[in-house]
Amino acid sequence: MNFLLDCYQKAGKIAAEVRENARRKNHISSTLFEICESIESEIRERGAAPAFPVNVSLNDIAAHYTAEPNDSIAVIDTDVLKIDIGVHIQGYIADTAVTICYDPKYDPLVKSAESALSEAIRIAKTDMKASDIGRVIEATISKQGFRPIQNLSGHSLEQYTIHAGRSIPNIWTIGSSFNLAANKAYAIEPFVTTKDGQGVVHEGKIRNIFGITSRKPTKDKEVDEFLTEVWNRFRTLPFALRWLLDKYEEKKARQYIEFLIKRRNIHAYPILVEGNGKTVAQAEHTFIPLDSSVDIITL
Ligand SMILES: [Co+2]
Repeated sequence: MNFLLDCYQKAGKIAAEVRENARRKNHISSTLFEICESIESEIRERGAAPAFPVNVSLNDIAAHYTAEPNDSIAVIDTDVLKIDIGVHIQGYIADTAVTICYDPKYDPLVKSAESALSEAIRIAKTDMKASDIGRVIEATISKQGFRPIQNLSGHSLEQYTIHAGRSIPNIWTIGSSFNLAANKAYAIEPFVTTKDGQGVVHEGKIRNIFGITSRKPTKDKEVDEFLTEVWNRFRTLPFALRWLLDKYEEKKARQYIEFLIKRRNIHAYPILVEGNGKTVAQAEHTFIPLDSSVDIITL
């Protein structure tokens, strides 16, 4: 347990530092490519690795957008930018997010996500019901006149697995729940939209985050070598095309990935978009309930 906790704490400290640097920076006119690459280098400079490509999701995109190679989309002063960062050490993952906006009219929305997160973190402890966290998140957001995204949730984390099977809801749900276990890692991540939003996300057309789901050989030697290379680098963790261009030509890598998606060796994660096209804010921390305290590793 001590080695494990040590890895989580190191990953959490780095994730928090990098997140706070991203919060302080002025990103106006920066491209999404520049933002992703600079945050990912900060993670590597600190001796850790990104657990997934940095998510830079704008406005009504709630999650799962990462920069394409040389992505030229640039941040403007009316944007609401969610930066979701994953850091891992030996596969032990710290997951944290911040929402950045420059137009003060979005401040209440961003604050709502942040206060829902702090209320949730404040009550989180070993053996409590995950559904009680959902209830507090929903109540905090509703009180401020906003809406939680009901089909996005926090999650348990395991070594090399970001969504490890348990969900921590962002709304009050009846029925199946579970109790938080001591010495396990969990992420809480409220997503908030406006009252006129649908409060639900749908899958969009863009997919630029991928992950290996099967290592079954395809019988095409080139593709199998590519799959082995991707496995050696990322195992089951998500990756982006950007991360393969040191070794592969962009067009070639795209072909390999498309082929492996068809063969069901690789899963592509679509972007998640607010149902009514309304703006979404997010906040996220990773924590470990201990026997008589809670370690919020990304604080
Ligand atoms: Co997360």
